[in-house]
Amino acid sequence: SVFEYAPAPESRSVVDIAPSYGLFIDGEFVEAADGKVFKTVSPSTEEVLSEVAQAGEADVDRAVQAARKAFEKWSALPGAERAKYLFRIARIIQERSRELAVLETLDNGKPIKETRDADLPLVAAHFFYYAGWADKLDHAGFGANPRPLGVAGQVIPWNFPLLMLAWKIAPALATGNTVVLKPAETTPLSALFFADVCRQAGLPKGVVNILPGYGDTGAALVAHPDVNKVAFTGSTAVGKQIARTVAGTRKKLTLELGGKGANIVFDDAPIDQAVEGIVNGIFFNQGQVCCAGSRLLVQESIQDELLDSLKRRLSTLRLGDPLDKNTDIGAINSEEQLARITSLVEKGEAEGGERWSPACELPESGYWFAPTLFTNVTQAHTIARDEIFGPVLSVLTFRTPDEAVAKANNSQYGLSAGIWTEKGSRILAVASKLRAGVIWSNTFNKFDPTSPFGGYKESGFGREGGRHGLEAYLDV
Ligand code: TXE
Repeated sequence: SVFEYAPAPESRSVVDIAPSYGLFIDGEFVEAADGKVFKTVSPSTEEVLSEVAQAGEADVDRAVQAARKAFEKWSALPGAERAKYLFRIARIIQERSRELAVLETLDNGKPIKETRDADLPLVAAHFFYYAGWADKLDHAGFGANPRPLGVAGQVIPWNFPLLMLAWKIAPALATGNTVVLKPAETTPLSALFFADVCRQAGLPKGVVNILPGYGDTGAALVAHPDVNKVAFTGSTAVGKQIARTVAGTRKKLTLELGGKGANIVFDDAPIDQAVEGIVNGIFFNQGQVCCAGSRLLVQESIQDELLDSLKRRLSTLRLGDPLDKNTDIGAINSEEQLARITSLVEKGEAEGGERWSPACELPESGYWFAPTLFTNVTQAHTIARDEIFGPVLSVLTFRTPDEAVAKANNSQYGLSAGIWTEKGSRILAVASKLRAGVIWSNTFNKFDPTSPFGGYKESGFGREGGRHGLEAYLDV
């Protein structure tokens, strides 16, 4: 197991958080050229965790030049040599997973149960998986000798800080590109810890550069003329802005944006299993998941039974200290995100949705939102259309499989969907009609580095993960 080294980490003392961190450029931690810094806080306590250097345009330029210089040697290394570094990074992540899990939980607010059992094992698995590809690129079906693109500028969100970093950095390095990555402003710490992992692995200087900062840092990175490839995960609005910046340049672009996943439950579904899947689908990471099953489509005949069962299960969820290993629901990542969730939920009520939450006491400090369920929702309601990115489930009903498909596809997004039924033939028939990049059946929110992941419609384009994820970083 990934955690053979690490017993359950439930104490913050396992990780040393420095009072301040620099930018990571050309293998060194340095101050920002203009000396700017910002604070990162723990969303569960509002305690300041550390002060972090904030990259400006001059730092972006320096980091891109360092990555450009490193590219010459890195891209010329035999794939097997690059693989050694990736395997080493994967092993170090395993060895330091206890520290990383606690750090991620502190900076993000998600339960330690999740960082320990989902984020960290998936991060390590991603590096192992792409390490395995590094010496096989000539045999990946892209023709002989596919070439790396150059410098990859990568901008990631705060919901899975380290996992999104892994999704971006592992395939870029395996294919011989070098990287400048900007973590989200509310969760810079695990990316900076990762910079230290790179040093520990002996990764050549300049191959990975980490630039904490806000949206303007990301915008400068995306616009830098010496960046060859842009990879972004975040909001659809910013994704569109980035697409406009990149249009008319020769940069390659992949976008992984929002979603409004439909979890479709047919009347023959195993109810208890479906309830677990629905809960995991929308309350995993407090619903701050792009592929969350935020719309429940339940067949009308089992609506009452399913909702009774779901409400009973929700009443057992434990909300509170994310470092407590029994916690199911942690804190919302930021005050801004909490305000966004709150305003959409108020809109849901104003438009006639019926709101329900289990009895649940919220801690006094920090950013919290109780698990919430909305019934009496129609497709016209804002909460059935807009991404809430919080622990809020909108329940709709259907009568026939065709109606389920029509409702599931009635969305500007197309990232994920779930199908719950005992009938194998129905799974295939329904799945083939759904316009979603990932479809789970009788399970939800399962991730695997071997599977390509990405969206239709306003959920973005390009795929990350699997063999397809290599293509985004190669000239084939
Ligand atoms: O996203 P932003 P926010 C959705 C979700 C959420 C909403 C807003 O619905 O409620 O977006 O979240 C950087 N050029 N998702 O405001 O702003 C920013 O610094 C370049 C879905 O946090 O898109 C951060 O690093 N970069 C999602 C990253 O973009 C810019 C994950 C994401 O922030 C930039 C997150 C700019 N002009 C939010 N402006 C998913 N797909 O999983 C900001 N950034």
